Amino acid sequence: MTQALSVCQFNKAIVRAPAQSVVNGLRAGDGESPTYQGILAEHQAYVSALRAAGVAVLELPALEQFPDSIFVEDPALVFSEAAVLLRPGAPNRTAESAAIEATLQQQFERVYTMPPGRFAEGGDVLVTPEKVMIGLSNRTDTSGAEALGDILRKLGRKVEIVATPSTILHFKSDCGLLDEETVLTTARLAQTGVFDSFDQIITPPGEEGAANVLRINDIALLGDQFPRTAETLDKRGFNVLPIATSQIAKIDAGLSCMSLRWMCEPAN
Ligand code: CIR
Repeated sequence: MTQALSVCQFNKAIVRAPAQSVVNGLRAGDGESPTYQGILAEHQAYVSALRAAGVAVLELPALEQFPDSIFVEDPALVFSEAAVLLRPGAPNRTAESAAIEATLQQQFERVYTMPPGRFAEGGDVLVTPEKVMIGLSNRTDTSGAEALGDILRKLGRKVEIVATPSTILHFKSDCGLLDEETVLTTARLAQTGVFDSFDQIITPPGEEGAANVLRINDIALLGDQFPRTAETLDKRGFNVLPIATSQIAKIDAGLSCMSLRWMCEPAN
């Protein structure tokens, strides 16, 4: 793939080290807990992969009081020109916004904040070349999506608020951009029609978790338990890097949620 990849090109990222409390991270089911060592190993491999892909990674310290704070994508949204401090809709995650605010202020000239009482999580936001898609979910309500939309329009972005199937935690649990026009997504999300204007690659049955692919520069990071999806992407010419995600999957997480990524322009 040699075309321009502005929405997949990044040179900076923020991550947060997992806390020991990550074993108590939120999950929808009643499956077994991950281990701290297991999550730590997956996180370290992820950070190494970002660095190998050419990204300068700022690693924030672990926060024991917030088990899910490793998932920095949810309390913020970042662009080259500005950041938005979001407000997670999960009650025990809401204060993660305050915990990351100072970092955003250091890294970005402009930081927008959501009005009080509005909730939106970054896992529900897909930035595409044409528009920013905001998925409604249990974490991002209509008033939160609209408030975020108002901020994004101030940044000159088009916004589309879309439905998310109720079985999905976040919109991006079931999709990820592979390049400017290609999206990897699941059958259940594709059938809502949200990606009709994209070139869609649908994950095979049983590999829905693969959809949270993370394209970083020339590399497509993909969970390592999805061999059929990896083969498909490989055949399509994508440079797939399998990454272990079985531990974070136990607390309903995937690859995009462990970082905030942007292209830092020289003037920043
Ligand atoms: C949660 O339920 O909030 C965490 N256990 C997982 C968050 C994953 N975030 C994401 O996909 N953006």
